[in-house]
Amino acid sequence: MAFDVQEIRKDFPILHREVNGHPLVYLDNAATSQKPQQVIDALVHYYSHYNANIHRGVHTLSQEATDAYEIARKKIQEHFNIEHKEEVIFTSGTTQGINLVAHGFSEFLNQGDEVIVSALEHHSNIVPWQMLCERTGAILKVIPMDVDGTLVLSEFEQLLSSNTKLVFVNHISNALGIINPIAEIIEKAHAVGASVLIDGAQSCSHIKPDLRALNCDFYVTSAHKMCGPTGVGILYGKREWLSKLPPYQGGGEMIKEVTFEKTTYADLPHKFEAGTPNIAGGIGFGAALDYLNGIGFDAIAQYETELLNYATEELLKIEGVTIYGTGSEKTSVISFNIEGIHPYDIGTIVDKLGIAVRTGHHCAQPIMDFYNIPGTVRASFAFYNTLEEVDRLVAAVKKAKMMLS
Ligand code: C6P
Repeated sequence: MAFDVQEIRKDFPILHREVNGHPLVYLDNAATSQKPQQVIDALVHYYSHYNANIHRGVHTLSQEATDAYEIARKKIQEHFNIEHKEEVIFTSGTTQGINLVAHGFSEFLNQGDEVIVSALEHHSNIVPWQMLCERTGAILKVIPMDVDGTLVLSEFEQLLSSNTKLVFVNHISNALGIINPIAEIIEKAHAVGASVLIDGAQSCSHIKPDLRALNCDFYVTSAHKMCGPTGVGILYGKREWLSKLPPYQGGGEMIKEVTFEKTTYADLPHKFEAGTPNIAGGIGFGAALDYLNGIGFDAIAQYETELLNYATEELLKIEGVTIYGTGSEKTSVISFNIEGIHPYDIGTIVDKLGIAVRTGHHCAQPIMDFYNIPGTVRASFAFYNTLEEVDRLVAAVKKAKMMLS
């Protein structure tokens, strides 16, 4: 099927509303994506037809809900090419997945062990590891970044040693859109016996990661970035690791047997899924994958690259614009500033013209510190955006510049 953006836009009801008297131009997709009717329908259908708790009822509704939830898990397994279904742990999102692993590693790290993070990380992939280091006495080291927003891999090699136990890197930087060479990073980390967690929060809407080929130990992502609902995501972990890690939370669902003397834990994946999960969210996540695969990730990537190149070219024509993150491996995110103008002021003016962008540090303060700036304006494009919307952004930025200079 040929890629037809106007047909695709019909699937997204929110794209047809107005904001401040102008048709909405939604360019904050890295914060959260919009939802197609197919995903909204899956949520409504669940609540209107078979809402019930799962894995615990003999009644028909509970069985239907359990089946739908487990079918979603299977879809996720297939989508990411994961070897075993029980390696897919439902979480509330990327942040929870990282915290689950960081919590579990308290048992495996000792004073003086080293863990490596990158300079390009979101706070979610920094703070839980700092907390882990405080608990265990492990040392946090940082792969530095270059001025074009890429990681300095030669420095990474210098940091690696037999003391390195864990490496955490995002697949794509949320603040700059730079795609990190994760296959190389994983291989190098494994060569010294370290395990690797990849934060895939920003990648899965643009790329279809093949986790078996990547061979990472953990991969985390959030459904809401990829046309799915909020409050649900996955942690992929290799079965050997998930079997060794202790449970994250205690409660219903995650046990085999409970007595006051001793509790034994359920098998994977339930050991990490305490309490009633986000059932509708899991089902909606499956519907989102069906939707995205229906369009196809090659078509999505090709079209988004067209948007990125056009927007980059047009924004750079405005005098005083600096784009941060100019490395060649990049997805459809543009972080920029205009000389002498605060990003917040640009964001406020373009919003008055119906355009949604994110401004600030994007939960990646170390990157802003590196560039010595308070923040940026971030326009992040999805496959349902258009070249005309890029023109609207550029015109609005020009207007903001005129008003604020
Ligand atoms: N970034 C952004 O505007 P949660 O909130 O758990 O779904 O995802 C956290 C997270 C972790 N890693 C990366 C690389 C991310 O981009 C995010 C979320 C959003 O950039 C909201 S702060």
